[in-house]
Formats: sequence, C-alpha cells, structure tokens
Amino acid sequence: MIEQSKSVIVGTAGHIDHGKSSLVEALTGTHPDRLEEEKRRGITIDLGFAFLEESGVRFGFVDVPGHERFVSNMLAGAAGVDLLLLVIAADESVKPQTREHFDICRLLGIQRGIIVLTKTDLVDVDTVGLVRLEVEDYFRESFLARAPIIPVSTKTQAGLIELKRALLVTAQELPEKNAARHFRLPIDRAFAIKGFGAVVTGTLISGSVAPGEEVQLFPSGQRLRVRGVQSGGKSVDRAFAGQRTALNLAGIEHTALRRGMSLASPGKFRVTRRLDARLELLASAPRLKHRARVHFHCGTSETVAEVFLYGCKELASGQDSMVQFRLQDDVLVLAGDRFIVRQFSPVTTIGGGVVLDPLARRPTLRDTGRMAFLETLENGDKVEILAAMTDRAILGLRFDEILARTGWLEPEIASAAKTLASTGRAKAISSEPLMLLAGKAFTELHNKIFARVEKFHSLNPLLPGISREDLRSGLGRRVRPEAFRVALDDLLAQKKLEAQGEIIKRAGSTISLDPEEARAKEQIDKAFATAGLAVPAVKEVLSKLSVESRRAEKILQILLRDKVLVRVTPELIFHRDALAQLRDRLSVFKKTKGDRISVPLFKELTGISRKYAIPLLEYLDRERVTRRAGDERVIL
Ligand SMILES: Nc1nc2c(ncn2[C@@H]2O[C@H](COP(=O)(O)OP(=O)(O)OP(=O)(O)O)[C@@H](O)[C@H]2O)c(=O)[nH]1
Ligand SMILES: [Mg+2]
Repeated sequence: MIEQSKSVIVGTAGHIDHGKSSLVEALTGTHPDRLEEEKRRGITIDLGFAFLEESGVRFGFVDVPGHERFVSNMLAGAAGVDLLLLVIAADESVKPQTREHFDICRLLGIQRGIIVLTKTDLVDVDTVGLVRLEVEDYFRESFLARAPIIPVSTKTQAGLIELKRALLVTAQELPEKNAARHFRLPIDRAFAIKGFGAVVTGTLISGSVAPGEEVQLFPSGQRLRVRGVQSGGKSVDRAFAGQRTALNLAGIEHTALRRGMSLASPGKFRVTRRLDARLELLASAPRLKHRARVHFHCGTSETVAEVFLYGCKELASGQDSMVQFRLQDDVLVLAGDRFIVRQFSPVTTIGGGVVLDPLARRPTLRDTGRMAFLETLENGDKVEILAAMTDRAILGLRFDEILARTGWLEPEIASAAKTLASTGRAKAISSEPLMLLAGKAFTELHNKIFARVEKFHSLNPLLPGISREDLRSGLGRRVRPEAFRVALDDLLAQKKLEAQGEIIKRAGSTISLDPEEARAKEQIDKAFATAGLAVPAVKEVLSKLSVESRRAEKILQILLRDKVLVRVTPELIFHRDALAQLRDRLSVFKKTKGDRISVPLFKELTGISRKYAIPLLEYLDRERVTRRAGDERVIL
C-alpha cells in the first residue's frame, strides 16, 4: 500500500445563518451550496462539499444546513466526521441549532473540534470576549472543553490564518483511520454523469476501495463493480477511510441508488430490522415511553423505529438504557455504529447511542441473560465478546454470523476463536467454515448422548446398541449434525462408547440374557437346525417359547444379527448350518453331474417344495453360489 498523506473529514455545524458555508468558502475557495434554491434563498438546504490540501493534510469539508427543518440532511453529513467546526456567530452566540448540532456531534462520538466565532466584524471586541466566555461556559464539560476558540470574519479575513493553523494542529492530533478494516461507504448522493453512468458519493468510514473491485449494495444486497474512484475531486487508484469518495458504479442505474443506502465489502454483512443498543436520552428531551416510535438515523440512513426499553417502562431525561430498536426498513448497521434518535412528532433530536448487537433477537421474558450479554458487547474484549456470543448460540455459532454481527476481520475472529478453544470455553465443531459451540453446551451434549445410549441399553437389553441415526435424531433438532459428530467422536475416542459399524454401544457392553431367554434362544436355534431346509414357520417356533412374544422377537433378532439364522424372505428363515450343507451338496453335484441344475433337479436334491425352492434359488443367486441361465441355474 502506498504511503498516504493524512485525510481528515471536517464537518461544519451550527445555527442557521451563522456563516458555515461562507467559512468553508473562505478556507477552500469553493462555495459549498450547489442547489439553485440554496442560491436563491441564501440558505443551505442539503450537504455541500469542498476540499483543501494544506501541509500534507487532505481536508474534506462537509458543510451542513443550519435550518431546523433540514436536520436530517445535517445528520447524513455528520456521519463520518473526524473534526467538528462548530460555527457560532459573534452577534448571536449560542442558539437552538448550535445546541442541537452539538448534541448530535457528541452522540455521534466525534472526538475533536474547533469553535469558530464568525462575523466578528459585526461586533466590538468586548462582545467577542463576552461570547467567548459564554461559549467556554457552555462547553466546559464536553469534548469541546479544550477546543480552540477562534474568532474570524470572512468579510475582513481576520482570524483565517489562525483557523488554518488550528485545523492543522488538531488534524495532527487525530488518530490515523485504519484502512485495513472492511470497506464501508454510506451513500450521501447519487447521480449520473454523461458518458460514465451512475456515481455515488460518501464519506469512506472504513477500509478502502479501488477500481475493478466488487462491492455490495445495501439494503438490496446487489453486487456491483466499481468502475472508477475519485477522492478529493481527483481520480485515484484507491480511496481510503477518512476520505470523501466518489464511485462510478457499473451494472446499475443512478435512479436505483439513493442517500441512506450503503456500499460494503461483498458477502460479509447482513441488513437488519432489529438491533440492541445503548440509548442515551438528552437532558433536554422529554421522557421516553416503552414502545415509543422515533426517527432512527444511522450513517446516512433514516427510518422509523419502535423503542423497546429493557428493564424499565420509561426512560427519564438525561438517562441511558439498553434498548431494542425495531426498524421499519432494512438497514445495514454494524456493532459500534453510532445513531441519532429524533422524536416522532414534533421532530426534534432527543438522543442517540451505540449499536451493540446489529442482529438482535426478538425480546422475550425467558431471555434473562440479555442485559449481561449486552454489557459484555459494550465493554468486553474480543475474546469475551465471542465467548458470550457462543454461549447464547444453542445451535452453534458460524463464522459468517460472527463476522456479520461484529464486523471483525477474519484473522481477528480466528484468533479469538483459537483462544476460546484453547481454554475450553468453546469447541470448534467444524473448521471449514468455522463453527463454535459453547464449552458448556458441548459437555451437555456429551452427557446427553451418553445418557441416551445408556437408556437404550436399559430399555433394549437384548439389542447390541442404538444406530447412529436413531441416536442423533433422538437428540432433537437443536443439535446440529456437526456438533453430534464431533461429540460422538469424542466419546468414542475417550472409549466411553464403542462403534460397530452403524451401531453405537456403551464401551464393553454385552448382551446378557437371563436363563429363560438363554433357553429360548437355544430352542429357536435347535428348531431351525433340526429342520434343515424344510424350515418351520417363524411364528410357530416363537409361539412355542416360554418367553413373551416381544422378547422372543428380540432373541430371534440376535440370532439373525449373529448370522446363526439367515432370513431369505420375510417369512423364510434358514439355519446357517442348513445353508452350508446345501452349498456342499451343490458343489458335489457340480463335480459329479455337471454345473447345470434345473428347478425340478434342485427340488429333488434338497427335498423341498417349489414354494421354498424358488426363493432359496434366488437367494443363492444373490449370494453368487448359482447364476440363473434360462430355466436352469449354473453352479458357480
Ligand atoms: N459580516 C459578515 N457576514 C457574514 C460573515 N460570514 C457570513 N456572513 C453572511 O451571513 C449570511 C449567512 O452566511 P452563510 O455562510 O450562508 O451561513 P450558513 O451558516 O451557511 O447558513 P445555513 O447554511 O443556511 O445554516 C450571508 O449573507 C453571509 O454573507 C462574516 O464573517 N461577516
Ligand atoms: Mg450554509
């Protein structure tokens, strides 16, 4: 990867008419207002963009409207901002949207900012001093407490050099964005350029993107190819996190693209309508009722959501709580994403927070572990988070789900999984793809399998064991085949169980017959042995026994399994000695009379009726003792 100069997204914020757009123009030479209506009315309605390269730092400016009616546009621009320029006119000081925009930036987790006092040419020095004191006081306990406060005038150019210097100093203090993470670009504009086709723009919040790469559009899931990439207004080989980015996309009309959609690395993420989060209600907001409807803003997207409060009926002003949002539309959000919540009506900003679980389950009373789980998601390290996720996945947790829920990189998942497996907190029940089962669940599965085998033995003392398939299906659908296989293999390796082909039995178990059963077994054996080929009816043999029919049937099964008896047709059973003798006789016949034998000759040789002779011959064919040739058999 080529060494990148630092890229910083600077976002303006502040009350209407306080001079945000004028300031962006004074700093960059570009007036950010683009729309005809904006020019006519002299106000900003939608987002505007401008660039500045200064001492090796590439600043991408996002200029937002101050009008309270356009806060939702402001929100789309604020996502991805690294450095806030909070614009306050010296002749008006702090006003409602100064506060609202500031609240939004704080809730979005913006870490750094500069407070700019504009229009200083309209007031005297004392007023500037007074506004400065007011501002210092207002932001004392916030992330702007130590922010530089720079008085400027775009009319006289006063303070602009100081402001540029402050921008550079603050930019140096910002941490480098990690471009190695998964690519994600919330779309803030979509349009067509003649001869190029669809173009989208946005702040690249994570990862990087290059021409030729495949990306996935959300919420539709459509895969698209990137034809060209621009950042800072120039074509580039690759755009990186922290840059304003424009992508020329192949395979789609610009009319199918809109603000609020997003692009991401293909095949990794899933849209959601249900997410768990930490919500903070602003002190200025009225209290929030359980199941209230709100406007939910995340990235550049906006939808309506129902708020499910965990553990309280009402959230008081200035308080926070774990909540679930039930969204009206599919949205791509990842754990750690910040969001803003606005009151349904009248529409004002009332709070915001952090997404903890983007693919949350429906809330249920039975789910008592959810709070602890969410706290782990909020504060835990990767190993703790993965352990908690695995513990809650009764069926096991697959690699693709881990990625979609966390947004972690593949090696991060592999390393956390390895740590979990090595400490026994989870078991890898499959490796390609990786699937984890909680250590506790795995032990339980062990015990369940073992108990089922035990139970089978006690209910079926005359059977050697249970078939693999019966064992697995008896565990219910909440056990994945992979988990069953690994747990069973474990038990076999530990020599707690034994396998004989498809039959699983307790290690060392043998069938024990009581004296009555043993006698019955001998009687059956003898009845068939003495009958030779003129076998008796099975029913008749069994009915003569002293044991009841169910047990008699089982004893018969044992004899069949041990191949003492051979079932030739469902009704016809022969003793193995009788069949061995028959083979001998046939080979003598072959030697003395030739290798062909007809049905009548076979009847004569064996002394049995046609009723028995035909199935017996067919059996011999199957056993490759004879082969049918017209009306005759060839003795092989
Ligand atoms: N005298 C004086 N006027 C200024 C200064 N900065 C901006 N203005 C004027 O104030 C008015 C509003 O400026 P904008 O830059 O459009 O204000 P804005 O904050 O972008 O307004 P919205 O985007 O609509 O919220 C314009 O008429 C500007 O010419 C300044 O430093 N001095
Ligand atoms: Mg403006």
